This record gives sequence, C-alpha cells and structure tokens, in this order.
Amino acid sequence: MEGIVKGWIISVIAIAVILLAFLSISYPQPSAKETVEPRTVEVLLLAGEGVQKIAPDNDLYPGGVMYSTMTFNGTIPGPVISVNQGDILKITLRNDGSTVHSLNLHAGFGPSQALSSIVLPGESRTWTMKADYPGAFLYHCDGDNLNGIWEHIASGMYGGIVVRPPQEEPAKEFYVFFSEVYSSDDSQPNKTSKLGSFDFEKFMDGKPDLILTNGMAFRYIPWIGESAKVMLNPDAEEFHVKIDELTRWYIFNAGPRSSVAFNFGAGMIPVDEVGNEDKIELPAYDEIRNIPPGSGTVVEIAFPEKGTYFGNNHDIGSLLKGAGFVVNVDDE
Ligand SMILES: [Cu+2]
Repeated sequence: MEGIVKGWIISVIAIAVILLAFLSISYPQPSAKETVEPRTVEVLLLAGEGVQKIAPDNDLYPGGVMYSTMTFNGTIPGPVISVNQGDILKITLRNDGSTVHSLNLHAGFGPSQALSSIVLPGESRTWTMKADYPGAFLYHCDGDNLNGIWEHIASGMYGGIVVRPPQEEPAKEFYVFFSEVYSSDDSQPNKTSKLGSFDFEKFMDGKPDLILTNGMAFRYIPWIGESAKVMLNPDAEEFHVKIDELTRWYIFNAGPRSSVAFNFGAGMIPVDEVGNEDKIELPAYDEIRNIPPGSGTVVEIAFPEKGTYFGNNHDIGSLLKGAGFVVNVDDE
C-alpha cells in the first residue's frame, strides 16, 4: 500500500513538473516593459495662429505658397505625444491666440478625458486622460464647440498621440501626417501665390488646393518624370532605412474631408486586424491601407530589397497636390 502511495505521489510530481515546463514554454515570462509602473506624463499645448510656407518654390507653384495657419506649439502637425498603455496624461491647453480653441483627443474615452471644452484667448485649462487603448490616434482642435472645426483642422490644428502596447518590438519609427488645405488664394498650378487663408466654399465642395505631408506640400518629393522632369522640391528630405530592418510607420490622416488610400510604391502592406473586412487569414499582405479622415494607423514593414519605395496616397490627384514621401532602402 505504502509503495502504491509513493508511486502515486511521484507520478503527480512528475506530471506537475512536465505541466510547469509546458506552461513556461507556452506562456513567455513578462518582459521588463510589462512591469513598468504607469507614469504621469505632462504635456503643454499652446494654441495660436500664424503664417507659414506650405509649398516650396517649384515648377508647379513658382514662389511657393504662404498660408494663414492655426497650430499647436507653432508647428504643423503639432507635437506627437507618445505614452505607454496605462499612463496618465496630464494635459494643459493654453490659448495664446486671438480666437477660441480647444482639444479633442481621439485616444480618450469619455468627454471628461477626451475633450478640453473651449479655451478662450489668454486662458488655459488642465485635465487628465488615462491612456487605456493602444494605437495611433489623431488629436485636433474642435474650434468653438464644433463651430469652425473645419477651418481649425484644415489650417493645421492637429497632431498625433501614440499609446504604446507592452512588449513592442524595437523598430525604426517614422511619423507621417497628411492633411488638406483649402486656400482662398488662387494657388493653382502655374500661378504665383501670395497669402492664402481658409476658403469655406472650396471646403464644402471638397476641392483642396494642396495636400500637406508633415506640414508642407512636396516636402519629401524632389521631382517626378525621368525623360520630362518636373521639379517639385530641390530641398526635399528623404527617409533612409536598411534592407530587412523592421520599420514602424505611424501614418495619420487629419483630413478634414477625404480618406487616404495609403500605398508603398514597390512595397506591400500587412493587413491589419481592424481593416480586415474581407476576413483574410492573417498574416497577409495587401496593396492599400485605407486611412479615413481623423485617424491614424500603424504599419510595420521590413523592406526586402534595396532601392526606392514611395509612400503615397493612391488617390493620384494628391500627388500633384503634394502628398508622398520617398524611402531609400540601402544595403547594410
Ligand atoms: Cu482651434
């Protein structure tokens, strides 16, 4: 009897050891990042108005295009806010401008977290938002409780907030924002531009003059055409990555009206779970990632071959309005 009990105990211990070994293989131990304590991250956003150059002097827009802007912290886009999931964001919105501004954070759930309510010129407001939901989200000005929101977004009052999930793989990261400009100035191709400001009629008709890529049309496109070259920006910046290097692209579409049919010329884009309407078995690749106005998306990609890839909005008219960026993939 004693021998049977002993044997039974040994069997139970052996099964437990095998089970534990199996569990430790199936379920990886938490990484150091998962055990990081939530932080309180303080952010100061300054709302204001100004004038900026939004297209360079080029073959299509001799002299470039100047525009009356509305901005957060003086730049288009406003600063990217990056937090870890679980962090508390303590935001202060200070209105240094001459008109009413506000803030709508798409990463927040509930009016007390997502919305600033209006902030009058010379005033400021501080509140908190819990970063519960991972992803790339747009933030923007809501104008005077939605009145004028169209002008404030189309004039540059937007930015991005990235809520990072735990256990994120290290990658080379890039941020790209697309947005439309409806300019009162007749900044059509081949006309010399002066200073434009928001044009309500063009906005209602959905006819933007320019598409900004990180605050400037043609910022990253040096030229198009090979036998017949069209110069778009002699000082164009270009992105550089290495073959097979993991890259992570945070791509935002501030709109305010149209979707961006995002495509990597010569590349493929992983199908994301959210946009997988065809219920394709994942992982899978597709040619376009749809980015509706007012949203951000995350594209993770490793380029397999060296050469030039072109991040673009496949609504082709937007190429001539300034949307797109060149990615040069180099050897090691
Ligand atoms: Cu505003």
